[in-house]
Amino acid sequence: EEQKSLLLDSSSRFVIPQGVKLSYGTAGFREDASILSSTVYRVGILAALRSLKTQSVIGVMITASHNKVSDNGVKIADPNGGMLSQHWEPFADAIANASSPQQLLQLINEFVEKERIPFLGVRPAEILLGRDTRPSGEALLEAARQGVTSIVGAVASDMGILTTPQLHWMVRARNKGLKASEQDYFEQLSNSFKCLMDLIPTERSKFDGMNDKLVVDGANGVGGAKLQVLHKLLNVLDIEVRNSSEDEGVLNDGVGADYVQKEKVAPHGFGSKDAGIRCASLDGDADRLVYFLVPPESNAQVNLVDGDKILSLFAVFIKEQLSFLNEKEDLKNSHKARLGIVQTAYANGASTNYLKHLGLEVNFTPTGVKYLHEKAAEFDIGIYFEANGHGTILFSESFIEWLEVKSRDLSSGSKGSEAEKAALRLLAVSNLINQAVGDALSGVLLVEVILKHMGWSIHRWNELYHDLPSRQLKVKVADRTAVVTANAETVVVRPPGLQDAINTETAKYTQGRCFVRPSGTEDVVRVYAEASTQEATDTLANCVAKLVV
Ligand code: 16G
Ligand code: ZN
Repeated sequence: EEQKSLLLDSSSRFVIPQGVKLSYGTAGFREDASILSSTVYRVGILAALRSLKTQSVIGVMITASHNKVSDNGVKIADPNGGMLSQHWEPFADAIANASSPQQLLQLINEFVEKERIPFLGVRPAEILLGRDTRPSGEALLEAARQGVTSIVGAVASDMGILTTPQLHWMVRARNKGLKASEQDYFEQLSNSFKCLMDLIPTERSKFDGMNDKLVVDGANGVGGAKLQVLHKLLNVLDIEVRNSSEDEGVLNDGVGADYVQKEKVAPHGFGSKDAGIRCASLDGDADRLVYFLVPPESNAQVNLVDGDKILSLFAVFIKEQLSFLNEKEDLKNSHKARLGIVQTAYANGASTNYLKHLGLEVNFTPTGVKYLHEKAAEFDIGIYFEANGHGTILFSESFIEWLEVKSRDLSSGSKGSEAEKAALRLLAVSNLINQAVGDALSGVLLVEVILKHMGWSIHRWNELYHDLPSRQLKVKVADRTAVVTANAETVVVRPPGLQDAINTETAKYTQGRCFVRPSGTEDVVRVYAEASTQEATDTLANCVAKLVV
């Protein structure tokens, strides 16, 4: 009864806007911020129920990532720091669209019954709330708080302005009983970074004559300021951060990783004066990272070093460490680690070829972090990246334990051996790179230390392989759900005949590859094409776009 009146009372303060149908997509709920408060309030309720069900801490992040500043959104972090279990997404859709407090209450009652969510005699719900720098964030965070506290006993902690990966990291750390404050996050990253620096082979510790400075575009979002904090703790890297707050420009407007990757142009504040310098760009909530080189001629395209190339750099480094470990096969407790790579159909074909050529196992999943993450978690070490710069490296618990034992064994024997260093490096990587979700801050640090380890400039790194020309188009259609795909979005199964037509078109081009898929975040169908020349690629993409309408 108390619960019922609490819910009816609070929900009557959050009236649902007329005529909007919301759906918990790959990025949670995302809309114009002005219509989101009832949605965020309801997600607060869902988070509290999820916390009761799992008897764990749950996170709620208020962000619209790389989207424009007037948008906002809300996403749940599950107990392990990952995305909300897909099994709960239909409930999220249902309550977000409930038309009245009574209907909301009924949906909640039914769901609590069906999921057997415990209320009595259990640990009360506990939720961590975070938001990015959007001006609408403060009010929406308050809406989330009211949603959480409309469940009897539930506690909401406001963690303040954070990057999305920081909030996911905190949720994961809390549930593992580890230190979980923002300061702990910064310390873990900087300590493991320093550890990797100390393990750089002395003969390689010099860069090959290139400018050692890194310039980072912070998208005028939350990532720039957080990177400055890390930078102060590290005091070994030469990092300049531009576009680090609203004072310098509008969030995601002509800046940020999404802009640089899609448009292949330099963000605001970067120009020919930066030619040849190593540059990187974060997105608005700092869960994506791309590197780039500015061309000497103004208005030329940037040389993009995208998520595929970051993945390739990580793969080369990890593979090297595993080969050091496997050299001493006589050691007891020997273990051949399974290294798996996960990409989507957007991965440049040249990257996939390169990775296969290294002898690595490459897997494909549909677009969206939850799919890549799930696949990567099947391996001892799973590296996943989307071309857009979202990705991380996952280490299985059993492999971490094995590494800990191994590094102890090795240190008692041949002190300072390559195998011991390799084990220590892998352990440091597992602490540096965010295990919950892709994280641009930990990504920057890992890229920087691997480049130093290899003695590589960004140019050398960029030469690992040459991207095939590619083109992305969006097509406005009456109903994007009419397009249904299979095989990690590489094949269209509906409407009938479309895939045959795409095949016929693609077959006309050397190294031609093309796929179409409905967007999960916009009301469009996307077309991706690759071929041996840019001209051919553009023609292929345009022809296929005409088949879609
Ligand atoms: C979301 C996804 C991102 C994906 C993008 C594709 C998460 C956290 N984010 O931003 O991984 O690349 O959607 O958008 O899963 P699209 O479906 O509109 O092409
Ligand atoms: Zn993002």
